[in-house]
Amino acid sequence: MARDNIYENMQVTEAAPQPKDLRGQSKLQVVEEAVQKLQVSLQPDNASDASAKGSDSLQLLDEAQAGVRMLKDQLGNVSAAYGEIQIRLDHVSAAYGEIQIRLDNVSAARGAAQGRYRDVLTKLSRGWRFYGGNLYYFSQERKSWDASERFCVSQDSHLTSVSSQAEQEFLSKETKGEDHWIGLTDLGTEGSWRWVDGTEYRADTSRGFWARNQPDNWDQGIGGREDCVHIHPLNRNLWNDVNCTVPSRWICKQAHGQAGL
Ligand SMILES: [Ca+2]
Ligand SMILES: [Ca+2]
Repeated sequence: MARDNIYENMQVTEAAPQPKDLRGQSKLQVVEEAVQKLQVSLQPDNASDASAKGSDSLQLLDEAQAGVRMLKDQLGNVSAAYGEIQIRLDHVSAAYGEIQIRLDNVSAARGAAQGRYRDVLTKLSRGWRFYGGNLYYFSQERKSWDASERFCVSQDSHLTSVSSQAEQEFLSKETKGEDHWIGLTDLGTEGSWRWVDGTEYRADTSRGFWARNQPDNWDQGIGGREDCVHIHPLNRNLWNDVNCTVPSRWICKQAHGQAGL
């Protein structure tokens, strides 16, 4: 309010707007006009009374100085406001960067989902079956257990695990009278069964899925033991361990998470 009072003493031009409406630009004009008047009053042939001229000049000088102080204050305020705006812009910029990162993530996730969707459609068009959120492939060819698993891996899947009675029944029905490899093996450590897709093998819940007297790791007299498991119609499609090199059909499973369904 001191500023306003100072300003109100500066009635130097009729054209000047009301003090509270003035912005920096017009205040500068006020100062310029005051300085102009000062210059005019200092010119020798423009004043008859030297004492009056001196008095006017001093008053104009005061007014000009007051104007300069006021402008400095204004500039200080503008500078502080600019700093504040800069801080807010920095915040906006940081928020924008964060949003950009999230958009990139959404875009990548959408791209991945589209890729999985295309993969699922391609598999279905090639005869894969959809059951319980998983995709299954029942081969027409016959291969060793190893070669069968390699085929499945090439299709982003594994030889199938069997996790429930319903899944066992689904597989049994779809094999249509042919023996098929599943992803169970004790290669490596005899009697230590594992699912090749990483599913935990549980001896207790799996007991009912083995065919009678299996697994028996039968020595077939040709130097081979039985370390790979197939399901066979002769055993009501229950599990039997056989020699891994025997050519057989096979079943791949692309599990729920992998299929993205
Ligand atoms: Ca074995
Ligand atoms: Ca056997």
